[in-house]
Amino acid sequence: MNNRFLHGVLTALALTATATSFAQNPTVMTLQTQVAPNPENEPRPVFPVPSDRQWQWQQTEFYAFFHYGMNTYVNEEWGKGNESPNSFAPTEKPDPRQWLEAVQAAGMKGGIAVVKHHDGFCLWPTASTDYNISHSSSPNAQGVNIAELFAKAAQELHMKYGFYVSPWDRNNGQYGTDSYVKDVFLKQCAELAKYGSDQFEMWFDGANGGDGYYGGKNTTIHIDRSTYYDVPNLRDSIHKLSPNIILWGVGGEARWIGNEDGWAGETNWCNENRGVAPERNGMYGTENGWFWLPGESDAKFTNPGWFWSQKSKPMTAERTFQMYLETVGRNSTLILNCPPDRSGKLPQDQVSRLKEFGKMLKSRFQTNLAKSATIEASSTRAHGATRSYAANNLIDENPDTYWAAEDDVKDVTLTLKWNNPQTVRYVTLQEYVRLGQRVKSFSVEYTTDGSTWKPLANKVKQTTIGYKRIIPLNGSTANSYGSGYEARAIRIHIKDAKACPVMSEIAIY
Ligand code: FUL
Ligand code: CA
Repeated sequence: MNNRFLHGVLTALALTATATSFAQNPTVMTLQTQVAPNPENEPRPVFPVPSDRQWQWQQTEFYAFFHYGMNTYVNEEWGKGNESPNSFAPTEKPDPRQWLEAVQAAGMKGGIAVVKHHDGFCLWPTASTDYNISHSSSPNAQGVNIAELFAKAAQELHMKYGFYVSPWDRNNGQYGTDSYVKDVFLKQCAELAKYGSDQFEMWFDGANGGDGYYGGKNTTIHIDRSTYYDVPNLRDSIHKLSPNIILWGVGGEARWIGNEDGWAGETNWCNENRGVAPERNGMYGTENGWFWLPGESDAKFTNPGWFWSQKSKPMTAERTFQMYLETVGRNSTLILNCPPDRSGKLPQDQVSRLKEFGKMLKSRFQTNLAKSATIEASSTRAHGATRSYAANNLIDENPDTYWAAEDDVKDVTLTLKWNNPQTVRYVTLQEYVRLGQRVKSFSVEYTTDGSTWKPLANKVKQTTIGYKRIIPLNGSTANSYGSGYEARAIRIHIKDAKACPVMSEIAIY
């Protein structure tokens, strides 16, 4: 039984509202069931639920990827592992702080720096291999430690940070053996985890094994990635160094959304399966999966490649906004790649486009009209000793307070009313997923006269919500802004759920 599974089972046992005990006499086994006290009248969780670190990670929502390294200088997407360390020759001093400032202006809350890609060249002076930045003769590489600079800058800017470290290594002569895993790869991950105990994610891509120049020998090595990297051990040892790191992909704490085009399914569960085929259902998750495995969309802000090239060109702000709606707005996080160029900085075209996008995001989500509305729920759970489940919890901009319907009520409406009509374009919904993802079907309606209700966003599948769902009310993610709708009230009708709905926030823009 793996640790993660055991953890899930233990949590389930600890939280379950009924405790079952067997009488001591083994011949007459009687079953006694007692109801655990619940002074706060909290709704029962619907399993699976996120771990604390997954919950924190989901709240990061939108962050950057920085593909930078040997490939930036040799015009490759996958360096072969035989490039000279001297080819890594920045034309200026690399400046990770500048990368982070640029993406912060776009509304991103953090970033992940690629510090080792498949070519194996490490951007920090690692003890695990000589194939690293300290062996480049370039004056702008001498004494430079990208991992350290990146971590420091992120901490100063109060941003989340982490590293991409490729398990596949086309340079290392030990690749394919156990000692590569123990003495090279795990060591590298541990060195990186020590650059900050407050990291939020470590990224392991899925490309694994194939041809390369392993120890200088041009050959092909295949491994079985489901067992080769000793993942349970990797996960435990990294969590000891940096407890909030989500180990992505092979690490089993967040899932690949299944495409690199920047979209998640409109129906998207955080639930997945393990040990039951199919284990991964990328874009959509698995409604009754037993394992919490939220989606992350990795996508490119510039085309064509992940690494900078002369051809790199950023997307328009409107296209970026569409991508945001189709990922963050569909219960997935978005990690958007902004590649530094050969100067070790983000080029001006990216910097200004990021700024433009940041302004767009801010202006479109500026005034949360839900806060000035009165809100009513057709069913509200009775409050506990100190906790209230009132609908007002939905508009307090506090992710830890939530509204809940009464037990067994799965069909419920939430109505937000204003004294004067408001122009509305987006509705944002959030379940309190710490108690599980529950909602299966809902609709959004509006009224101008206060009595006739009309549906909104007909073309959008109004199925799952999850951590966050953003509904463009005109039904179009590509052209979502439009002229809006004049509404005196908005009604969210939850039509079906796995158990009584439990939601933390509603926002209207
Ligand atoms: C993939 C890699 O092979 C690509 O080069 C890139 O790093 C992407 C984000 O992950 O697995
Ligand atoms: Ca709240």
